[in-house]
Amino acid sequence: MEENKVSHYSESDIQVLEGLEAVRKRPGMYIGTTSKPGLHHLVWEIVDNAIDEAMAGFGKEININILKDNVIEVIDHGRGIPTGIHPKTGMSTVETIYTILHAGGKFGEGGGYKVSGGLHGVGASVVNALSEFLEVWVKRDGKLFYQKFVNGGHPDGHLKEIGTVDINDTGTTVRFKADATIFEETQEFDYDVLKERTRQLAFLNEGIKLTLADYRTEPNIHDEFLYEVGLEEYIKFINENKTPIHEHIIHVKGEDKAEVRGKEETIAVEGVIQYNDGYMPNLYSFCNNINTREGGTHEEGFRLALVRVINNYAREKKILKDNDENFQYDDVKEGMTAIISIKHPDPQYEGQTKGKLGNSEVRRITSAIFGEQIQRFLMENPVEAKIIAEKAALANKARLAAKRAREQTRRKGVLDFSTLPGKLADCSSKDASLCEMFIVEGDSAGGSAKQGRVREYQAILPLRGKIINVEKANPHRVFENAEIGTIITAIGTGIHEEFDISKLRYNKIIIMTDADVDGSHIRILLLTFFYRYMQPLVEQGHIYIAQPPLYKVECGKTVEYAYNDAQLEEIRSRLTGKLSIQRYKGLGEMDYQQLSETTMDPAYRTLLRVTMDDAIEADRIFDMLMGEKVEPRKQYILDNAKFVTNLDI
Ligand code: 28G
Repeated sequence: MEENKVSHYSESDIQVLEGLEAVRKRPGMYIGTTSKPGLHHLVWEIVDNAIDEAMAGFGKEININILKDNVIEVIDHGRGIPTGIHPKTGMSTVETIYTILHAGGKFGEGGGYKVSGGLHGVGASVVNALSEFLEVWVKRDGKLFYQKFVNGGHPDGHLKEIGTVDINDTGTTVRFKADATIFEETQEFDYDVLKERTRQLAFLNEGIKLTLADYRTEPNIHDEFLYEVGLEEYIKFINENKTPIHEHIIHVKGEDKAEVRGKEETIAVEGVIQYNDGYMPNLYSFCNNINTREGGTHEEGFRLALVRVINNYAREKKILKDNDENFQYDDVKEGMTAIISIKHPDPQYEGQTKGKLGNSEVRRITSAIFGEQIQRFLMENPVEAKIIAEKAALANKARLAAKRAREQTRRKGVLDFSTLPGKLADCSSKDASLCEMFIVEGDSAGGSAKQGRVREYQAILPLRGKIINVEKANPHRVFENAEIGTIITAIGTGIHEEFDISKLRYNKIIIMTDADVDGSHIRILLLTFFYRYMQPLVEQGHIYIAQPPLYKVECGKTVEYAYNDAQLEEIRSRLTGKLSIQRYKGLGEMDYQQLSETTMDPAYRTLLRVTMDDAIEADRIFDMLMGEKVEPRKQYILDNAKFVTNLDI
């Protein structure tokens, strides 16, 4: 008997090591990348298990700590991972969870489904496989248990009892150190990245307190998040820099059963909606706490319900007359912020980045729950109902008017996006992958840029007039703005639904503005436009910001440029002799050679690549920068580097 057990154990032990070895061989298959996002993903894999336990009703608080040397510690106050022998593996449950790939799914525990899950939902064993060491403490039945794994998941002894605790003191603690041989690029955790996601998890899992602390530096940093009405507080947070047009938030919450892979399962649906005085729609959806950036069936169901219910209301109240056509979703989405969060036991993700929910049963369920409850909200809140329906009616009128205008101009053949704008100094190469376009503030800098460029692959588009603020302007007016029309034509891709990346005429689109307040305003207006109308360009990293130098330092015959104050100091301390320092106030102060050498020539320049790691945070930042409220803008400008990162080399 004893021998049998031992041999069975060692057999599965071999399998186990093979499993974790596979993770180490191809970490990208399990966590996407081994760069910064992959590193942070490890934390969420562990935290997800703690959230599952808390959402099951055990433990109301989870602590995430960054310890010295970038060791991560996660503490929950749930029941503690069971400490007995797992019947299918012959090992303890702790060891099973931490050494067997997909332990959760494979050993189908039955009862109570796992609803959270990392982007890849790969489980704790993957974290173990990619860690230098991982330690687990379990408090359960008045005892303290401990197990350590080393060098990519090898047990350093089995689970053992190491002490006693109060019988009511239960929970799980995990500590791990990411393996530097796997995460070569960086092993440094970014507090702000962990903070954003921790807050988001608190919004999405109401009633659970999540704390985050950083013990790497003195003084320690500490944040905690607890939301009792999660989604309502989330939408208020998102709308912080917008002006809502009604007070009561539409809050929908329900669940329904559906057959999923032959089994009857419960699907939980929740959502909040609030309209603001702007035009841009902001719809965010989640499945099992994962942001489904590409949408999917839950969003489809929501849209169907919203437009159906508002149409019914508008008919009944004669806001829509007998001869009027129904509103379309485009009409009811103007100025809408909405968050949808569903929990599904077996989500299927599709799309380019696996960010689209595919389960077809979800469409019917979300449409039914949203339909019924939004309708009830409109009945019970006549003031809000009228405001919302009238906003849709306005959007509908503007859309129909713009459509008529478009048809007329098309007939006259005016608004033709196919002829390149006259002021564009295009490049000669037709190979878009090599080409870049500088969007330059002002005619004089535009002139220098034209002289200083390499005509073969660098195009120059000087901006003269004002760029419209697309965040605040009526969308149907945006195209009357000459500068916007010029940019769209020059880039070639079209916008919104018609956006086609294969028509992109330049691999790099480089915004080159003065290093002053006006310059940064123009830059933000342009970024806002790209973000709202050509989002894939931003997502795929085609948008750049040129970095002109701030200072020119001359010392005899040597000329050097400083791009920030630190560089200036460095040059000052290095060069001996009489220095002459010129501070550039605008691009116009440089002649074409200087502009080329310092800002345009790939051999010398530095470009900032605009990234969009977190779309929701990006939305908030744009609202803040473009909105009417001044205070938050000031605060943001103090730590501006957030949205624009990633040096281009
Ligand atoms: C601190 C960082 C990460 C966890 C639990 C609690 C249980 C559990 C975890 O069970 C396997 C599945 C269902 C029995 C469940 C405890 C039932 C009763 C648990 C965590 C076996 C896993 N008592 N807490 N897993 N179950 N916290 N925190 O990982 O049937 S994982």
